[in-house]
Amino acid sequence: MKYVADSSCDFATFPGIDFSMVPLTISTDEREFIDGADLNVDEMLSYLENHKGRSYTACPSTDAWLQAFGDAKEIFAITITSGLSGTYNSANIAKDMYLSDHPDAKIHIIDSLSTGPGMYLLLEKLVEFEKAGLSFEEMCTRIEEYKDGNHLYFGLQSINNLAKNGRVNKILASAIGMLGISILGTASKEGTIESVAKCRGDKRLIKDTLREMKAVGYHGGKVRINNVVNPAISDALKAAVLAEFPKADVLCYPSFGLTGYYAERNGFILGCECQ
Ligand code: X90
Repeated sequence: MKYVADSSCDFATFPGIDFSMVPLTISTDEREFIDGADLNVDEMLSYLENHKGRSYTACPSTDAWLQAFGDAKEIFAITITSGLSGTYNSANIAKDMYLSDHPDAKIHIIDSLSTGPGMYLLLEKLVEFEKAGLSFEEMCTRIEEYKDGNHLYFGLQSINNLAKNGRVNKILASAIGMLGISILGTASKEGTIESVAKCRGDKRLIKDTLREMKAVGYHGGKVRINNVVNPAISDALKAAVLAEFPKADVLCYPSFGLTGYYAERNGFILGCECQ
């Protein structure tokens, strides 16, 4: 089995499986950053914070997907939400091209309707399904069910890059930007950004995140948390989860460039199982 995900998943390798990551890019008119494990996110953010001109991102090309598919017989690919990116679409174009050259191959492209840690949970579950001996078709059905039971939350100190690139509405964007105010958001059922609360200070943000998780049914399942060059925020979230659910499996790790660019410095994205 071949597994592929775009770089918004925040990892480039995955233990024990044949995995490839397909990068998105972050650009200004002068520089291009190719997302991945080798990208220095802190340096990129500093450059962008001092950059006067526009910045933007681009989804992977169909060619990049095709390269990642290699010549595998069975492929699962996971993409960032189609509600915010053309990545899912480019993966599907690649799928059709691949199938016309490899008519016996099986490919399932999963629209995560999420990103980062939400994609991490999906890959872990697929690997679990494969180890349990599920067929390709069973994996396709079961992963969609699993996806429905997960939730994504994010805490952002700035949504400038989201607003500049038209991924949140301008009214929401102007509502924050005040010092010390973070926005707590969640992924809607359609895979778009939904604002939950405005929070003053990290303590409040962490408390509200946990409250929201519990309100949608979180009761001790797996949690995956990235952070944008701010390990303290994901560590504090982990501690808060463990204080109420001591047996929970919680992992914290740094973001790559795409999620770092949009979640911005000090931000976090948290994915959790709620079933
Ligand atoms: O195709 C492209 O150029 C990539 C566009 C990505 C746009 C948004 C990425 C947002 C990542 C922000 C919080 C998480 C929101 C997830 C909601 C489903 C980080």
